[in-house]
Amino acid sequence: MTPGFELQISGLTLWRVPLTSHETYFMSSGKACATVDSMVLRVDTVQGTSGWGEVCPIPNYLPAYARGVAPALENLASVLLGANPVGVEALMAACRKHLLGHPYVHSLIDIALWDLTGKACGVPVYTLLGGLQSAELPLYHSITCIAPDDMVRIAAEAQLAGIRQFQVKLGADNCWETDVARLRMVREAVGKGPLVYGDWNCGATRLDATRVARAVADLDIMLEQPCPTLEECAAVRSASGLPMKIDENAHDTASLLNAYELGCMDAVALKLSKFGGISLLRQARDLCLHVGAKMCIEDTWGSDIATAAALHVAASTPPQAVLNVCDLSGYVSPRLDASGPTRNAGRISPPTGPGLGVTPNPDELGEPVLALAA
Ligand code: 0XW
Ligand code: MG
Repeated sequence: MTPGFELQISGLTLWRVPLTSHETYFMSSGKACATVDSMVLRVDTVQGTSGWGEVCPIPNYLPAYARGVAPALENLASVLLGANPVGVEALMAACRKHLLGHPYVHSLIDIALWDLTGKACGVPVYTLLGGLQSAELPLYHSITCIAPDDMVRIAAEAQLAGIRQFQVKLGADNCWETDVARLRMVREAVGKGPLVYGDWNCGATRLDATRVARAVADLDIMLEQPCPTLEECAAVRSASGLPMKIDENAHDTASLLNAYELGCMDAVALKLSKFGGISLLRQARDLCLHVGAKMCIEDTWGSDIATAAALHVAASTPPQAVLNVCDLSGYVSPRLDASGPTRNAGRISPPTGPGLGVTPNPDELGEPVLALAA
């Protein structure tokens, strides 16, 4: 291999960083984000470079567990230590063969390897992914599921700050009439034009979701992941005629194809930790381009590393196929990198430095929970 690209992994260091939401974020079925653990990984090389990864699972949200990251990483140390991180996909294939499943663990490793590869090449990750197609990306604002009046206030504040896409969380109180009020009132408050969509995070029955959907079917509204299965989501879509975004049910190629065949994937959330990192997210991105699904490119939760990684994928995607992105780091404290990408007039830009282009502040990391050396 060309000198400069012949690196060797010498160490893996892992931190647990609690991230506190500025405003507790309520979803259906008792799911909430108040303080949530994010896992931050540094992969060091013998040559003196480092790459950063992050994964921040929300409890009860997906099969992913922050405290499972350390033992899974110990299990993968024999594959990673001594290996060349450049040319990420071969090494990640070996990781997936060694530890089946656990895509959220593969995700933070994969992100760190893309960071190292970008630094070795002296280019941002979006250049490695095919090149910059959007220097600025549209953000949505996610509105915690509280009283409809308060959700209207949050939507109006976000709109004043330039946001044009509003995700209205539904189902936290199991009252379908209140969900109707949430959607109608936010739709009315933001006026014609902006995108408004209601996300149940799998928490509705088919009957309740259909009642809500039919009660707002005269409005310009999109629905998101009302029920736990794709088949139920497809049934709600066909009963209401409203467009549908799939989130929790889309996590690999097979599930994307299934959603497409069921005709319920007008839009889809591509989250790094559902798929297993940047490598698999870009495959999903390319499949969505083929089947014509608009993409929300993001992660479950997290701070500056997860946010930057998703922005690199989104920035290298044809703009007409990008529904939106999420400034996860803007919902929580602390910021891992205070100079990381930040919301500006409803839009956000990927970092432009080599690799991911973000570096955590050591003061925010504290003591590591795990340190492994070759
Ligand atoms: C992943 N969330 C819980 C956080 C993001 O802001 C959006 C939301 C979702 O489920 O789409
Ligand atoms: Mg969602």
